[in-house]
Amino acid sequence: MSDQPLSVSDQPLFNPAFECASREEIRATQLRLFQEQVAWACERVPWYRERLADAGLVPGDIRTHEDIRRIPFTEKDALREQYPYGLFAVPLDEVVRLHASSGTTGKPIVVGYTKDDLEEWRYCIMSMIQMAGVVAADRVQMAFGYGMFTGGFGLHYGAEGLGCMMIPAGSGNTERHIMMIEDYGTTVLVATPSYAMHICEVGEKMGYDWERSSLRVGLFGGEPCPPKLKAEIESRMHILCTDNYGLTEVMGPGVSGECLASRDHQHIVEDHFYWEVIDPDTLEVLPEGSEGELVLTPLAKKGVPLLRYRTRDLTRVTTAPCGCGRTTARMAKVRHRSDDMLIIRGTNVYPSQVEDVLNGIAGASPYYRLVVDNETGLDRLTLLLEVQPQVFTDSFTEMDAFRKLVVDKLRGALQLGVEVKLVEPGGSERFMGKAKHVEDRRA
Ligand code: DLL
Repeated sequence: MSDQPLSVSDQPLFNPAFECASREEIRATQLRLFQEQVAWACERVPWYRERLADAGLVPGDIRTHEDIRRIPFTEKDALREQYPYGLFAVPLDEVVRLHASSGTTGKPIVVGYTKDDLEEWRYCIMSMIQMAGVVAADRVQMAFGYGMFTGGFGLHYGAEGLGCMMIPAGSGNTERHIMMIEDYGTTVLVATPSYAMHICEVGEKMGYDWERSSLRVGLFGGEPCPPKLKAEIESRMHILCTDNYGLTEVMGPGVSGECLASRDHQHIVEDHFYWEVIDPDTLEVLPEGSEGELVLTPLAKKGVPLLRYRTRDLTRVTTAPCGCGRTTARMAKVRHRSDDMLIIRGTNVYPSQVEDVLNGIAGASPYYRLVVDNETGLDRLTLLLEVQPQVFTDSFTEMDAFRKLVVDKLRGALQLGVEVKLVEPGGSERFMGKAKHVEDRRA
C-alpha cells in the first residue's frame, strides 16, 4: 500500500468544535460535566455520598474549578475494598460489559460499562486514533489480548467505529501476525511497544522485509515506550510509532494520544477527562507544567463514576498551542509511576533513569531487567542487559570493557553501585503484553 502517514496540515479532526475550542470554552464545558458527575456519583453511590459528607460537601458546593480541589481523592485501595460492585452507580442489569485490571497484589479492580459508557469510550478511541493519523481506509490489526484487559476491546470498537477494517488477531502467535500483515495488507498495528518490538524481530528472523510492508502506523500503549525502543521500532519496522495512554479504572485506553505534530506529548481527550497534576507528597495541585502525579476524573462515565482518581502516573501537562491545531491540553509521556520508585540502600531509583542511561550507550539494547535482592543483608541492584549484535563478541576482554562502561555510567547517573550482567542478543525474555522490567526479591 502506498499510503504515507498524513501530514499535519491535512490530518482530519474528529470533533473540531471541541478539539479546537478556546481554553475558556473547554474549561467551562469541563466544569459543567464535572458538576454533573459529582451529582451522579453522590446520588447513586453511597460511598461517594459519605466521602463528600465527611469533607463537608454536597454536590451544589462545586461551583468553580477551585471548589473541585475540596473533593477528596479516590485511591486504588477504595476500588479494591469495594470489590466487585461497591462503587457501581447503576443496577447490574444496566451493565453490559465488565473489564478488570489484575495489578500485582490483592483483588483485581473491576469496572462496569453501561451501553452509553461504551459509546463514550468508542468516541474517545476514535478521536485518539485519528490524532495519530489513522483514517477509515486503514486496516487495523489487533495484537492486544481480547480479555479482561481493556486494550483489546477498547481499541477494537473505536477503530471499527471510525470505519477501519478491523483484524482481530489478538495477542500471541507472532508468526501468524506477520503472515496476516502481509496477506491482509495491514496498515496499522495495535500492541504494547514491547510486543511490537518482538513482532519486528520475529519478522526479521523470518526474512520479512519491513520496508516493503504495508504497515505504516503503530498504535502503541499500555506501558511506557522509552525513546530508545521507539527509535528502534521506527527504524526497523519503517513505521510511525505513536503512543496512547489510559487506565482501566477511568475507562481503559482513550485518555490521551499522540498527534502528528507533538511527538513527545499526548493530547488529553478533555471532553471526557478532567485532569489535575498534584504533588504526590503534599497532595497540592501543582501549577501547569510542573511534574507530578496525574489525577483524572472521567466526565461521562455512568457505570462506575470516579472523582479525582490518583493514577500514580507521573507527568506534566501543558495547554500551550499545538502545531496540529488542537487546543486540548497535552500530557508529557508517562515514563514512571510514583509507586515504581525503588529505594536501594537509601537511594531512590526509577527504572526510567536506568533506561535514560542505557539510551546513551551504543550497543545497549532496549531489553533489560532490574533485580533487587538483599541476600547478603544489604540491598543489591543487578541489571541484566541484553547487548546488541554489533557489540557482541567472543572476546572476554571486550565484553568486560563494555560491562564496566555500563557500570560507570550508571554510577555517575544514579550515585549507586549497580552490578551489571550482560545477556547475549536475543537471550532475554520477550513479552506479548506489558514488559516486566523489575523484579524485587526483597521480603
Ligand atoms: O494499560 C489501558 C491501555 C490499554 C492503555 C492499551 C493504552 C493502550 P491498565 O492495565 O489498567 O490499563 O494499566 C494502566 O499502564 O496507569 C500506566 O502506568 C500504564 N500505561 C498505560 N498506557 C501507557 C502509556 C491499560 N502509553 C497503567 N505510557 C497506567 C506509559 C502507560 N504508561
